[in-house]
Amino acid sequence: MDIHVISIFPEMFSAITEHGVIARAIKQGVISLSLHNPRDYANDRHNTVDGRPYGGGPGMVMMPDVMAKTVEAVFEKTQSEPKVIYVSPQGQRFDHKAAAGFASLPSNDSLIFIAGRYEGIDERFIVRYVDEEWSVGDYVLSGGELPVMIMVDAIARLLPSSLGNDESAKQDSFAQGLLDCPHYTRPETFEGESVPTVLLSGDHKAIEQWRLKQSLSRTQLRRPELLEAKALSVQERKLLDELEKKGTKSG
Ligand code: 4F9
Repeated sequence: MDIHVISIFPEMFSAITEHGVIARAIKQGVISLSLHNPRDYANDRHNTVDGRPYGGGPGMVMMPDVMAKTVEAVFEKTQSEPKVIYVSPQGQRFDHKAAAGFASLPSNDSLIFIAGRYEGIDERFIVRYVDEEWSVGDYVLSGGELPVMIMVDAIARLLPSSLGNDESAKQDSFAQGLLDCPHYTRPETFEGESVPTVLLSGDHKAIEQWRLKQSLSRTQLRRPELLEAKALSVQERKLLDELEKKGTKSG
């Protein structure tokens, strides 16, 4: 997957291009990430990318012509018709399902992510160029860079063979519509607290059952709306009934 990002702060993306799973996916060629700075497409010698809002009010608005020149330059560099994605609080809510949808696109597809700054981008640019508008949560940030990195990270780790361990993405929170179970490592006793004995039993079936029950119980306690939305298997229904009968939601 070829990912293009349009941002006036391309250096911020070293957070994902130089560290961890995404850096490895780039090195292995699972994804490519190219950065494009609207300042390079400005019309004046000050490299102006923003202007004062018509109608008055605080803040600045990114100029449609400069943004259009930037996207058009990216179009020239891409073969297949790329999807243009703008991140803003006005977009649809990004979640695991959305990430999985992007990750299942054909591997030669290109995506262009646009990170705005200030009060956002002139609406005429959005109407003409943007295919999809996505939000990562109901809050306003100082720019779209972090939301773009969140989306790219969530998508890239779902691409085949980018985690190194394709199993681990399947076991993540939300992959099955449930929160993740608790995890433990050495030492076996920490501050007087032992690791749950089932995890030391070597009984893989019992461990799997315990983990599923933990996931169900945490989801019921912390995010009940996720359970309402999920189609439960016979086993999941049975484990939830057991939890309800015990009257304890702690597992
Ligand atoms: C984008 C916030 C997506 C949440 C972009 C300021 C944003 C955002 N999700 N806030 N610019």
